[in-house]
Amino acid sequence: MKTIPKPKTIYLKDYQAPNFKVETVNLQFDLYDEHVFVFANLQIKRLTAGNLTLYGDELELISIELNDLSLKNTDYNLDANKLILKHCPDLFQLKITTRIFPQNNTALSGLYRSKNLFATQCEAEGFRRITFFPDRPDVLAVYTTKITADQSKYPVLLSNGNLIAKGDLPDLRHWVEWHDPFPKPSYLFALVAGKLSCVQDSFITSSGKIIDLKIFVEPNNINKCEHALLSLKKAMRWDEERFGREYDLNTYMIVAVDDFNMGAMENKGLNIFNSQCILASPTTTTDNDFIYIEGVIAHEYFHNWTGNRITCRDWFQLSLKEGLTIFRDQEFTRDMNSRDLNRILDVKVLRNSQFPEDSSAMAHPVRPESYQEINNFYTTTVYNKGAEVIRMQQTLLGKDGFRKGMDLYFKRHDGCAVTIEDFVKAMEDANNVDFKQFRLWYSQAGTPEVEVFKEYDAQNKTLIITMTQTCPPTPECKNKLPFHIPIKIAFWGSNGNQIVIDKKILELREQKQSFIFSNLNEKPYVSLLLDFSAPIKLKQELSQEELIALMRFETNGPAKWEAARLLALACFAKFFSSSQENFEIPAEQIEAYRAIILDEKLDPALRAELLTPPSFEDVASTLSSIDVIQVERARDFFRVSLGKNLFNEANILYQKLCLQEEHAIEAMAFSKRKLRNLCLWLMMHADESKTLNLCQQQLKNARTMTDQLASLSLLNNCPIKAVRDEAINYFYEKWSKDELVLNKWFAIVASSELPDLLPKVKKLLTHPDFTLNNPNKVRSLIGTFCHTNYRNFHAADGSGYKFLTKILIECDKINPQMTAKLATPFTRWRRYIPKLQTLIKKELHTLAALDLSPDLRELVDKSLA
Ligand code: HT7
Ligand code: ZN
Repeated sequence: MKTIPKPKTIYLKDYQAPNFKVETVNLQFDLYDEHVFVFANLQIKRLTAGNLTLYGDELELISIELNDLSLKNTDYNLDANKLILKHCPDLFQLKITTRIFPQNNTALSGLYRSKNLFATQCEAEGFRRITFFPDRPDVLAVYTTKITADQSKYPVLLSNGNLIAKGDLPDLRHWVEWHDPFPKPSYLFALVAGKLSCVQDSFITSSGKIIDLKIFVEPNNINKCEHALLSLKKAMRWDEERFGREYDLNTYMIVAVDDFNMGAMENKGLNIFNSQCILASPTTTTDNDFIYIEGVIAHEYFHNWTGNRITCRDWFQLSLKEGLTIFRDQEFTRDMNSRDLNRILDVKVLRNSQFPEDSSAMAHPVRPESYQEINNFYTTTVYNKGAEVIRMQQTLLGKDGFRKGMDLYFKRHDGCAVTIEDFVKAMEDANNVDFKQFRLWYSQAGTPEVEVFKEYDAQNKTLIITMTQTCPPTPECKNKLPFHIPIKIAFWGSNGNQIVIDKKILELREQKQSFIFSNLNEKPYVSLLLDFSAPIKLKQELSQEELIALMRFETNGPAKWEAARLLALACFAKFFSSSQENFEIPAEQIEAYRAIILDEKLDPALRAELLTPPSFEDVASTLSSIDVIQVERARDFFRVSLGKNLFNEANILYQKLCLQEEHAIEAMAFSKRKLRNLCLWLMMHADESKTLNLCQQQLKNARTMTDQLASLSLLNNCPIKAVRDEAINYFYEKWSKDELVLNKWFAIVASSELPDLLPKVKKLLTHPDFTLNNPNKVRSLIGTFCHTNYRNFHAADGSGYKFLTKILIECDKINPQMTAKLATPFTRWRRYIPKLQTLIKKELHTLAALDLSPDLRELVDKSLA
């Protein structure tokens, strides 16, 4: 049995440049069903004095030769994860042979099997599970990869770069050789082998170069690649137009695999995708998934410049590539689809995931200063808050200034492994600005809170806006320095017209700062944080009348939505201080919602968002101690009441949108379906008996997956068992052959709001279509139950928590990275009422006493600290 090493903390302050450069890497993989031989031949040059450290994990070392001389085990130190060579010459060749066992690799890191395919995942530290190597992102080398394998089982053999040679071998085997001319870190290495079909297309770059585009999938998925190819071509064009970035190799390849820890991986020239993030068809893919897939394809493509050509010096700089690339894919998605809607969706991710992380035991800065297991730092803070920090730089510099900074960044650092500091410096130098204070966004964790006071002086016609900023303490820092916060503002008059002002962006830099506006003939309605211009919590006293006015007048979608959200949250605040008999949504507020549902001029998707009540997280964030039952009771009341009040309008709109439905796969059709399904949702909650028939008809007649799932999830919550069972079984029978649709089915079952769900979820663990070895399945069933089904997971008897502990213990042996992600709710135990805290803490102590993977150990220990 493998002994689990004691967790060691790695610190940014301890970073040391590598003392050897690896100039070339020649690899040969001999693939067999029961094992794989890896022959590595490295050309190495000394840079500074010291030992050569090669990392290795679960490798069988067969031989090492230095300049063709075999090394004895006294010539090196080998422990569980390092091979240290002393007294190396200045220039030498190192040949290492290892044997690995991909079929046993359930962690899905390194070389592993996904069904009948061989596939790799090397980010962050998977390459060391293939061969001994200085597996760190600042060691860039040119790779040549030869693969040999059985011809009939593995007809397709792929690696990074260009195919340079191939041939046949005895015993019905064959070989190929790939060469990637671009120096790259080992985390971008990739290999795929198996029986795959290929869809091909081409793209002509702005300078006239023809690029071959190839998507490899299992033969039965060959009809599900059209959307991916189209998305890829859109992304390639967009990056040329927006950032002047052209593709560099002759071929761009993507492979879909079923077993994958995350969404996709940007390996140079050979992206590997979770099949869920690439395969699409009009009948099996939801509208949200179409948009999501387009975004992931763009994200991985954009990494070619922000990540691959310019990479990270060390893993503390992860947001250098991830935050920036998320920002780029968000901008792309906004250009391809509804701008306002997609900004709102990005803000929702922040509020529902990043803000809770920022106030949890796992809170960390966008550039963390220490970690035990780097896989635990692929977080919403590094990704999504990182993207917001980039967005704020664009807001402060303007789009043109930001582009100048990006151009300089590409010019200065192409081909290098750099730091976040290098990025910010490029922005500063290109625009001649000082971002000293702005840099705090990278080093201080926590969500800043900005309190706003407004004072209008009618006599002098002036308005003074005073803001004070604070930031709660986080594990790495108790006393924060003030952030540099861009706050976009707009003023509206009582006639609904926008009032022209000089300053459209307030730059809050002090702990307390006032901004004065003059020549205001009336007290304006003040709209703050347009476009959600900074990842902060804004606190201000706004009357119902002001919020309704802003909701009506605002033309900035996210700000209009924000007014609607605050209006709803004000209502929840009243609920929490009264007994349920007195719950009420004020009539004026209902009329404001009615105006939205009737407003034909507004984007339908924006209307749907304005009419969607705040999420659990949103409501919970207003409480210092979360009582799940109390929050859910209030949310239930709100949706029923809203539905009852708008039933007629929702019904008419539903029918009208049904008549307009053409089942198209394009932005406006997505928007209208979203609104139509929101109407159905409102009606079902308001009056189930009147709506049930409609909902059942929609399930049976639906021609899109969006419509099917919208009705299925409602029917699955119907109190009549026969109705639920019929719907769930109907859907299962219809889609039992489609793995990806089945993932959705598992998620729908696990999202039921009805009591007594846990036994059903437990039963599904033994369903023939379920396995703990596939992360998509685990996320669908267990992730949905434990992360999104608050009322069932947080059951007062602690059964949900016990269930999660059991799963964590089992999964940790299979796939530690996936397991650590599943444990997220336990890292947030301090937010809940004491009774729930005690129950979660008990589970954490149970886990803490066990032999855990470094991934789970870090989370458990930090949660209890
Ligand atoms: N850069 C990729 C990150 C990733 C990853 C990290 C750890 C383990 C497995 C992984 N798969 C993909 C994905 C991205 O952000 O583009
Ligand atoms: Zn990425």
